[in-house]
Amino acid sequence: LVASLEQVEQTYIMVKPDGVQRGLVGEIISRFERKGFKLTGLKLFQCPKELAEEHYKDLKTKSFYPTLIDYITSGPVVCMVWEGVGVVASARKLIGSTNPLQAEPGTIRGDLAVQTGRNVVHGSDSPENGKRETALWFKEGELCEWTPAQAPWLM
Ligand code: 3AN
Repeated sequence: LVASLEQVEQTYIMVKPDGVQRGLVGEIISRFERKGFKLTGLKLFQCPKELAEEHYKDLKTKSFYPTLIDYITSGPVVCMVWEGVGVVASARKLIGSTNPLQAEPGTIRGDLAVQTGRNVVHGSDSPENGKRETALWFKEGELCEWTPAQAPWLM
């Protein structure tokens, strides 16, 4: 049952400003906790414009890019790193489709959001981006390596 180190992925999950404003931080964290993934980083953070631009650099040519940057920097976000086997794809499933109206009930966006431009949460879309975004949003000393006493197989 104990996962090998190569199997363990890292994903960057962020409660966006609308999620913080609406008081959904606990609800969102709890969905990842209950699933059984391991939290290794967590902070409330006001994102500077430069960091938002780096995070969303692949979307630079999109028409919604300026409003996306304004949205992400409009108030504090909650930055998290979650670890586990298959955590990247599983977190995307828990989050649901980008457009909340197409997200299945039971997913975070399906249950809690309406608009694509206010879809309450971000999750990395590949293990490579999980590592890239973790390094972008967290300094090394901010992450905690630990073994859950009740569920050592999460390692
Ligand atoms: P996801 O967040 O589901 O991975 P991406 O990476 O395609 O989706 O888009 C990143 C973010 O850009 C979305 N979470 C959303 O906030 C915003 N976004 C994507 N598509 C649109 C759109 N058509 N109109 C407005 N905002 C969008």
